[in-house]
Amino acid sequence: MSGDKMHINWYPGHMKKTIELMQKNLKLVDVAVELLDARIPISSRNPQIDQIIAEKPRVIALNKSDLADSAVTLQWIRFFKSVGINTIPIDSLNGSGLDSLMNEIEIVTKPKMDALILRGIRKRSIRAMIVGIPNVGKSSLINRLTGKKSAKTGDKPGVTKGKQWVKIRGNIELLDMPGVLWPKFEDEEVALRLAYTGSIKDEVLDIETIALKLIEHLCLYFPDYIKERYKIDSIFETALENMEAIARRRGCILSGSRIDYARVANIILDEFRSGQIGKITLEIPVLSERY
Ligand SMILES: Nc1nc2c(ncn2[C@@H]2O[C@H](COP(=O)(O)OP(=O)(O)OP(=O)(O)O)[C@@H](O)[C@H]2O)c(=O)[nH]1
Ligand SMILES: [Mg+2]
Repeated sequence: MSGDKMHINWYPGHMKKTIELMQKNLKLVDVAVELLDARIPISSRNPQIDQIIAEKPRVIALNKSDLADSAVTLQWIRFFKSVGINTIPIDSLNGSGLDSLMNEIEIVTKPKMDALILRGIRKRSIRAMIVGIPNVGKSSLINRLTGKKSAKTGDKPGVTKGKQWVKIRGNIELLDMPGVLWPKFEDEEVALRLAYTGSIKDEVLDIETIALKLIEHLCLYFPDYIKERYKIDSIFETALENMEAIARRRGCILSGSRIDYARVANIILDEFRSGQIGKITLEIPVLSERY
């Protein structure tokens, strides 16, 4: 296993096409719903998307809030409010927050819809474009809102391939989009967090190194969660020692008492992604120039 600097990159052709598709469809929509991962609200923000939708009314939905630390999610909501963006925490699997999200969509589009009526244009549905990085839960949100499997979902990034309009309750239509990343991660930490949470295809990653970095981070900032989950008495000094301790606990041992790094790496990532290590938010708000 190596601890060398990684160069993570995943920007296949369909993502570039999706960006173009977004630009083309932008004039058809009244509002952009930017889906962020509540565990990484900074790293899950795609700067290209941010630029494209800059001129549109926008609502941020912090999805997967069931997997995040709820106290930190509240800080994020206050933070985004302070920079003028209304933000709703949601859980697209069990549906919490979705009524508030729909209300917010109606509120931010009201001036435009009222203006259309004043100009004598017959009342039409509000059109919302759902945008975000791969695997953040865009299609799951749409399915939960329509109450059926209108859009294909999956626990890996890159499931949605083309755009899709779906009509939901009353007067709102949603446009599902494939997830997009951007061509180059300027910050390795951003790439790592996207990898931890499952937005970068595992096939392009060195899973063992990613899991090792995650363990390093969690042992530093959330040692009690690791001790509790893996029944480890105390945290060792190096990430590798901690990973090996977890491997022994979980029986990830090959013949000759060798550690099965690949297996323990997958266990750690799976358990983090599904919230079994804890409700962990990896980023807290700080005033940054990007907002
Ligand atoms: N715990 C939790 N899991 C969620 C939530 N929303 C979506 N998921 C899961 O996240 C995974 C990805 O969901 P999708 O809806 O396919 O994500 P997407 O953004 O459409 O992904 P692409 O089409 O690949 O860009 C699936 O395994 C969903 O079950 C949520 O709010 N909470
Ligand atoms: Mg999708």
